[in-house]
Amino acid sequence: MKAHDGMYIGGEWRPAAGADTIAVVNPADEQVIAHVPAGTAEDVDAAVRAARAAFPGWAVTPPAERATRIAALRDVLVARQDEIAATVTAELGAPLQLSQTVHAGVPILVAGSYAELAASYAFEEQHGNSTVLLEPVGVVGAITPWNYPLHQIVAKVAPALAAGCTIVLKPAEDTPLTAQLFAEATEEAGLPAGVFNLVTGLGPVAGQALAAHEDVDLVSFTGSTAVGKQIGATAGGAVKRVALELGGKSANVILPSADLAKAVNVGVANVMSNSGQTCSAWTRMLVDGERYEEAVALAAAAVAKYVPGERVGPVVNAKQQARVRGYIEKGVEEGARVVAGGPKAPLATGYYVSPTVFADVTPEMTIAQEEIFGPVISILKYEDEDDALRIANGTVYGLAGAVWAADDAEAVAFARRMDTGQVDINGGRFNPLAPFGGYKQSGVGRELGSHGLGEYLQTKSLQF
Ligand code: TXE
Repeated sequence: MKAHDGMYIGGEWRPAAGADTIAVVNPADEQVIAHVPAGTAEDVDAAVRAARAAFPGWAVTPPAERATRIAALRDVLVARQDEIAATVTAELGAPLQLSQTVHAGVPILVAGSYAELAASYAFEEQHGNSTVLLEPVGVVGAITPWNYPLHQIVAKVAPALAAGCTIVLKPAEDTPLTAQLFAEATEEAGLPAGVFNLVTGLGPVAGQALAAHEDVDLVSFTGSTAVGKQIGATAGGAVKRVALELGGKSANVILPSADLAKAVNVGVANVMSNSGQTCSAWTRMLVDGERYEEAVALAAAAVAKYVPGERVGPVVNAKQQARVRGYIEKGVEEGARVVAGGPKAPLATGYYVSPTVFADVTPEMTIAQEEIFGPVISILKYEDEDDALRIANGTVYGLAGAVWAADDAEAVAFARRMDTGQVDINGGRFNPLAPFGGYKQSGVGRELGSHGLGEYLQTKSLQF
């Protein structure tokens, strides 16, 4: 696959400071498809300088003009949608249809929403005798994961651009080709040189250098809780703004009045999508005692339709495959009942994991507490609503969730008591304007919509 051998800095592809490269592997067949440069602190520094130099001009560019550039960026993504999908499929292994609809489709929606928000957002407020100016924070260091290669980038870059910030992106080492394609798109969309910069590289090297850079004003990170805590500590120590979007262990709460078959089928689809590599996935299904066995049978039947290599892709790399397998083995060890799948890899080649359903899972089990990030569902039994709530809220995470009931009002009443940042009511539908982010250890700050834009602004008040 085509790859750039340099970094995109100051509006041009420049040679990397060092000679090291990273091999990009297709997880579906384990073949090396490209190499990209492994950035160093020197590359990061050059990119931050370019972003700093571009900041004053972009910050005072009228919001309507920033909106025009974001709309142009959206249009380039639309024009190159097939290429984006093919790239995501090549480096993430996702089935092509998922890449078209979700991996390429969702960022187009998000970019479109920020083109509109940039034009309509109130960057000035009046509070009594004070005028409050909402000004861009400055240079943003964005560190993104591989699970939604383009969405994770656009969810940071689009609001940062709308706010008037300039950006240095360090994408995940597993999926740098989508990031390179995005850099080309920013150029095609006519963004001024230096407004968006890309440094590919390893997390502990390039990522760490970006998070620690003294001229970065805000670090926006999406990834593991372990690295997020480290970045939060570094940024906090430097009195730097930070946004963290971390893991999840979301509950799919099926209340006794709900349509059980629908709730189970949608719940299974939610976890199987993207091979379970979704931070907001509803990995814990909560069902009342009376309908528990029925739900288990429905889930097992639903999962059988997710054939590895067809409807469900591999996980991203060998390390993740081993990690997910380790969790499945742990589930068996701790006494959960496997009703579908299991630890054995379903295919000889590619980093595939068998879609797995566990029954008889109790809240304290490892598989009910830790983020697995694979196609694995745990079904837990609850006694009554208070018990369901205790279980739903009983992890360190609080990113998303779902509630199903006969009517929306009953589901909403339950959702109000959940310690989580986003809840789908009777299924829900993706809304690019809805803020997304975590309670508890799922993170700090919000992405998407006007709340996401607000993360990239700081306030100045003028008293009259
Ligand atoms: O994440 P990392 P990994 C969770 C999920 C998964 C686990 C491990 O549970 O199984 O994390 O995945 C960069 N300083 N999520 O190891 O390492 C790295 O280069 C600065 C949830 O892939 O956190 C990449 O760009 N940056 C999640 C990004 O951090 C560093 C999505 C994420 O990689 C760094 C992905 C460092 N010291 C994984 N070390 C979600 N919330 O959606 C790494 N990075």
